[in-house]
Amino acid sequence: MLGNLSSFNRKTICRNDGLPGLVHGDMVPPYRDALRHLLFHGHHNLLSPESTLQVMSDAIRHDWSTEETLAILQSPLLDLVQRARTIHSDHHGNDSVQLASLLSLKTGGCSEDCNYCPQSVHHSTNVGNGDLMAYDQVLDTARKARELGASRFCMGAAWRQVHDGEEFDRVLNMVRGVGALGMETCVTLGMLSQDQARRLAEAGLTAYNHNLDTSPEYYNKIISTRDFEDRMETLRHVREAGISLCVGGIIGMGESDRDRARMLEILAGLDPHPESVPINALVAVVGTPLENRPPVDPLDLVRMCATARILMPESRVRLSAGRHQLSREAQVLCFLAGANSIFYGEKLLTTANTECEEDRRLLRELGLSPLPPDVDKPTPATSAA
Ligand code: SAM
Ligand code: DTB
Ligand code: SF4
Repeated sequence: MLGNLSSFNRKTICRNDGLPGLVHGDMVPPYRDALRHLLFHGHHNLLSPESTLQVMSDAIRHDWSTEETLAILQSPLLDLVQRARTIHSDHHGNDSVQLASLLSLKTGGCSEDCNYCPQSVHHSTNVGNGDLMAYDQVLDTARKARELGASRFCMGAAWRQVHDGEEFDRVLNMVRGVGALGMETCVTLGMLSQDQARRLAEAGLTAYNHNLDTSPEYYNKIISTRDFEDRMETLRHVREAGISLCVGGIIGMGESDRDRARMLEILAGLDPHPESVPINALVAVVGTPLENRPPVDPLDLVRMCATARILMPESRVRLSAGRHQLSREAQVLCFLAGANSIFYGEKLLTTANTECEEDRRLLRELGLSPLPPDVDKPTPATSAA
């Protein structure tokens, strides 16, 4: 276990609960480096392996309570952002943002009744029922996204669940093909069995996106065709297969602050924390039951990013749907609060996103650079569908 020191180091130096007398703000980099050295190197090691591990396991928490989370979410905004910023700097440095491009592989015609979603057959939106895209078209789109600077390629299908057969085989090939381009791969295909998760892992999938969307208490106000536990079950299958989790939710659907806190509390209860946490603001699409929801207050998004950062220090917090409606200044606040990933490309699944050039300009201005892909896993050979 002690072999994997690099990730332990970061955790150890970031939360100081196990180290009496130190508080977060005290941990300026030279002290952090000295502490890291003292903890982990040869004769300077002050702690026994057992106590070192104790510090390490205390470092990241999975037991945040609703009240604690709510108190953080509702704390004075400047304090909240400052706390999140400190944790962010400790764990990630300050200068990189992941650019994840998104493609809808199969649009519309979904049998679920998610109130927010323009792709549900239960709502009358102008989204039609498309076929699953061809392999070559997907690969071309991924190549273009890579040329524009994206390091992750996320592919979505408006499916309730995955069905075994030619279409799933085609998606598996897309995962192999995009992986072979040197990009991180993510898919969101609805519910998955254990075996389907295993096959995605074999294809080299980096992450599976499956959002909680809201709190368990508010869930049946938003979706009636599945329940919260169905979501959790798929997350377990994904994790058991060794695939990273991309799991987050949506604000602006009429939920309370407590619902928001509950969702974050449950995300932070996952052990390990999700690799990515997308924070979406509702895009209120005409024809969906939520079409008349008022726009999300951008500062509420800032609060969500900051609280996610505090609860899940190592996760990538992705400022997701709804970014298109944010001012540059509001986006800057979200980055300051710990967001370090965005959907990059002029379209999300069916709705508009910010222009790539505009995003690049903003990142340049902020001194943020695009994060390179993290593709350590060996990529299986690609084959056309
Ligand atoms: N069908 C799969 C599923 O539900 O997991 C994958 C696709 S689904 C469109 C992916 C996620 O997009 C949803 O879980 C939800 O969080 C987000 N989403 C969908 N419509 C949205 C909207 N109008 N505004 C914000 N987020 C939305
Ligand atoms: C996520 O959390 N947000 C993305 C992605 N995961 C798949 C989807 C946002 C969809 C917004 C509405 C649309 O474009 O249809
Ligand atoms: Fe279907 Fe996913 Fe949209 Fe729900 S969110 S209607 S499951 S595509």
